[in-house]
Amino acid sequence: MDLSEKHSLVHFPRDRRHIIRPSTQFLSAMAIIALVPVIFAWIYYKLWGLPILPHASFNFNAHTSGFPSWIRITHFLNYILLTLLMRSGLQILMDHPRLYWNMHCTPGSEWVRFTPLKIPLDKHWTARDDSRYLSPWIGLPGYRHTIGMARHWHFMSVFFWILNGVFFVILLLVTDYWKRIIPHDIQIFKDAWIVFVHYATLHMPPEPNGFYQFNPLQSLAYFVTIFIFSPLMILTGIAMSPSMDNRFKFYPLIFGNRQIARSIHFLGLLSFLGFLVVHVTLVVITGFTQNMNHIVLGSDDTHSRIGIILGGLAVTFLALVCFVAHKIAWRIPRKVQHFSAKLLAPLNQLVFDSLKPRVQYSEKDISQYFWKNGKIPANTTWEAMAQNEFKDYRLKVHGLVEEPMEFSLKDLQKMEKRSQIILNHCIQGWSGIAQWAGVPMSEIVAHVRPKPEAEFVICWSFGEGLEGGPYYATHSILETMQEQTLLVYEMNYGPLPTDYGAPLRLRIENKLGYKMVKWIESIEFVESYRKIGKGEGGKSEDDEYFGFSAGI
Ligand SMILES: Nc1nc2c(c(=O)[nH]1)N[C@H]1C(S)=C(S)[C@@H](COP(=O)(O)O)O[C@H]1N2
Ligand SMILES: [Mo]
Repeated sequence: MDLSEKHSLVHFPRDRRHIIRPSTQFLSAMAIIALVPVIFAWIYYKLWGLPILPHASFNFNAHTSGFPSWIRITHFLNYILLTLLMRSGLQILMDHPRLYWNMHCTPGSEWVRFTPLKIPLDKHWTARDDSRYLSPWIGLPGYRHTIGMARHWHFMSVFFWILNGVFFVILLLVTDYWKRIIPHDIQIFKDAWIVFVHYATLHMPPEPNGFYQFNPLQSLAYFVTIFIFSPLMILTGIAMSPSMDNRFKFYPLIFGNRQIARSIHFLGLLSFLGFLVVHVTLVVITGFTQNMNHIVLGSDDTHSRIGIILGGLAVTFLALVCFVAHKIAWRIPRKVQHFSAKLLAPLNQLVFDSLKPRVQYSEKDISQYFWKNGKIPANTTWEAMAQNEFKDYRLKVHGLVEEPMEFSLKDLQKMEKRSQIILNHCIQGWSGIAQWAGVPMSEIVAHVRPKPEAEFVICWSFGEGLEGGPYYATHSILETMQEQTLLVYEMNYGPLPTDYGAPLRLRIENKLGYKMVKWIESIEFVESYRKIGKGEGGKSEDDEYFGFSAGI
């Protein structure tokens, strides 16, 4: 791919240091959670000796045997899709490499950061500056600030992962196989504890033949991963959506707040990784040949090497998938962007895009520190106006309208003023609450009266995008009519500061931040955005492959 110099500076920065800085509180909490059960196991062992697993405990699931093809196929697909999900997820994380328990994302309050940098408070430091490099061996698609493409891979994979999971669960429930995984006898918890005491005190528990029975702890581990961790990943993923959170205030509160949901989403990834390590280790040490024949061939053969050989091929295949995904991401990014949009269009149109924002926070919720993004305009027109407190500013509204108009800041301030305190969601992961006030977009629409063929509204900025050329974003006229779509000139009860988009910026609260153009120069009504810029509907969509629909 031929990258412009500016673009390549973004993707291949000099500073590629990797670091993981968890807070000591978090580390201590994790150590306690991990150690307490182990200590109890040792106390038990020292007092009463190694507990004996009643042989009957294996019998409750004895009426199902083997691994039918639907299990083996879904298991295989799950292995591929989870890898893509984890790798693209890590890439998304590195775009805002900090995790918090508070929803303001206050610098210094993160419980873990994946960057050596503390946030410099004395200079213009944007969230994009803060994004970190990730090796393409780990992240998909790798390098720095490739979140647009990473999200496409994440969403495409999750689409098929959920389909695969639903298929698996349905078959599990309609066959007797659910009895192997879903606890239906209280005895299993006792037996799982006995097995745990074995592992924790470094004894191997008696191992049933997995073809016919699972060991009780194994069975519970599968249950928790499939029926607790997986849904939790889906639900916390959705809790990061602006259209969800700004429509249903209770939803992120289920987890505490949006940043807690984001943190849990990451801890979920760690749990999956932890499961993977233990799962693979046990497959290897409890009869590798036989176990591989179970899950690959569905046979209980103890000697044939075919399972292991095919398993090795599956690992090679996974490496190939990752290689091809990487190539696709860099060679035909536009196609990926379009495919992912098509795949998710029904979901976006039916659910996320149609959720009208209506949440309000209160004054005490306003964030002390509010992250920022975007390049402050570097042209003389804007600079001259800024010198003069924007007295000469005129918002030009033009295009397919009956009455093209210009508005001074005074004109806009005389029109209906609406105020809202709301949570901002950046695609990168940070959020923050601020008060915004200005003119409802619907007022402007009413003044200029769009022609019947007008479908979209483009906000043009004085500022440039990452690669140069004016920043812009497009919305349907319908979206601009929402109650909380405002052209704001006030932030936190004062004039809109330069960094945050003076003299005028857009707020459209069911969308991610990149849709909210700052330093607005003009507003244009068009029939289609296909002939504008690179035709994707916005600067971020054109240059960074972000999705046009920005509700998730
Ligand atoms: N002109 C312009 N507007 C922009 C951007 C930009 O790069 N240029 N970035 C967007 C992004 S990605 C976000 S998250 C929000 C951030 O708004 P804030 O700086 O007020 O927090 O501005 C949006 N508006
Ligand atoms: Mo953003």
